[in-house]
Amino acid sequence: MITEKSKELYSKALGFMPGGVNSPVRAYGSVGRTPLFIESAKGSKIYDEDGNEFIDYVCSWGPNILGHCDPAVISAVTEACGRGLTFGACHKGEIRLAQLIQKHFPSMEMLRLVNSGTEAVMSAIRAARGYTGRDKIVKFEGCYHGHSDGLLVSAGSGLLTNSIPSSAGVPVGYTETTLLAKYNDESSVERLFDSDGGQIAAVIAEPCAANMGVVPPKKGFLEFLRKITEQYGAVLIFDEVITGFRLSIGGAQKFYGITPDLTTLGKIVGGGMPLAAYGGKREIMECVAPLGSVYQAGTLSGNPAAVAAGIATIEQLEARPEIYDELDKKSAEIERAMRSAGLNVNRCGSLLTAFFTDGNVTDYDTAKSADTKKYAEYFGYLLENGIYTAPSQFEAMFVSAAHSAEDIKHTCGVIENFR
Ligand code: HOZ
Repeated sequence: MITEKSKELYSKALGFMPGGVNSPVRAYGSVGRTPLFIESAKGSKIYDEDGNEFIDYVCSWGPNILGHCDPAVISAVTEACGRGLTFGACHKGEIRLAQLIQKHFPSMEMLRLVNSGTEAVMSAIRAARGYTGRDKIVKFEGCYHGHSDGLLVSAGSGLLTNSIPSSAGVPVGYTETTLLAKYNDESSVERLFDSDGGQIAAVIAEPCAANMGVVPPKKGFLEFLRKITEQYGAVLIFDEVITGFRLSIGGAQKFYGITPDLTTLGKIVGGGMPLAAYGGKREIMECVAPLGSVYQAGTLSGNPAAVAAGIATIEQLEARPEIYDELDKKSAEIERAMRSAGLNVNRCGSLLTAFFTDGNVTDYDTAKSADTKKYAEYFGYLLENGIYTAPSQFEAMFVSAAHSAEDIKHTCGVIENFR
C-alpha cells in the first residue's frame, strides 16, 4: 500500500498541531503507523490522499450510521447552507429536531442543543449539580465522557490509548468531587453511596461502554444504577453520545428498557455535523438559564446546517426501521468471523470490539490487560487488506447501513484469515 502523500502531509501537520492531529487517537501512536489523510468518503468507503480505498468501520467514530454522503442528508445540509450558515438566533429547525429527539427519547422532556458531546456532558452535570445542590459525581473507570476537567480521571478513549491516567492541567480541586466506581461492579457503587450518598449529585455512565472497547453492561447493572440513584435522590445520567440512535432509534435506554433522569446525545443526532444535545426531566432542565440559575450558552448552539443534518438523519432512520435488524445481522457476521479467528469479542448491536485478551472483558482492568502490540498488528493487517478500523484497541468498530453484503463478506474473509 502506497501512503507517500499521507506521510508528506503528516510531516507538515506536525509543525502546526500537537502530534499533527486535532484529536489524539488520530495520531496512530499506539499502532505505530503514520496517520492516513482522508481525501473523501462515500457510502461505506473512505479514500485517502494516495487513492487507497477502504471499507470504513470508524464511520467518524459513530455519526455515519447511514454511511458517508447520504443523499438526503447532503441535500438537507446544502439547502440549509444556502439560507445562512449561522444566525445565533432562534429558527424553526431547532423545534423540529427537538421534537424528533423527544419522540424517540421520551425521557428528554426538555432539552438543549449544543455543539459537542463534551459540552453536552459538562452541561448535564452542571444541571444535575444545580438541581440537587450537591457537588459530587460518580463516574466509571474506563468510561469516557469528553474532555471537560472533572471527567479526565481513569477515562477511556484517547487517555486509555495513550496510557494517561488523568490529564495534566486539571487542578486537583476539579477532580476531587469525581468519585470513581468500577463498571459492572455494583458493590463499588454501593460503597460510594454508603460513604458519600448525601453529597452525590449524579451517577454518569455509558449505558453500554464503548470507549474502553465495547463493554456491555452486565444483566441487572443498569437497573441497579436506576435503583440506587432513586434511593439517594441522585440524578442518573446516561451518556448516549455513542449509543443514542445506534443501539435502537431510542438509544440504549430503549434497548435496555431503563429510563435515566438526564441523557446526553452526540454523533448520530448531528448527522455528521458538530451537534449534540442534553436533556431530561423537566424539573431538572428548568434549572437551566434563562429559566433557572444554571448557566449554559453558545453562539453556534442549534446551528442551522447541523440541525438540518440531524433532522435528515433521524428522518431517514424513521423511514427505514429495518436498518436496525440489518445492522445487527451484519455485525453478528463480523462477530462470527472474529471468533473463528480466535479473538475475544464484545458486541452490542452494531458496536463491536475484538479484544486481544486472555479472558472476557467486563471492565477497565480486563480491558487494560489487552495485548496492544497484537492489536497494532491486527490493525495493520486489516488496513493492508482494505479495511479501516480504529487505530486503538480501546475504541469500537461501527457498522453502518451503507455496508453492503459484499463489504461484509470481504471483511469477514480477511478477519477469518488473521493469525
Ligand atoms: N475520542 C474519540 C473516540 N472515542 C475520537 C475522536 C476523534 O479522534 O475523532
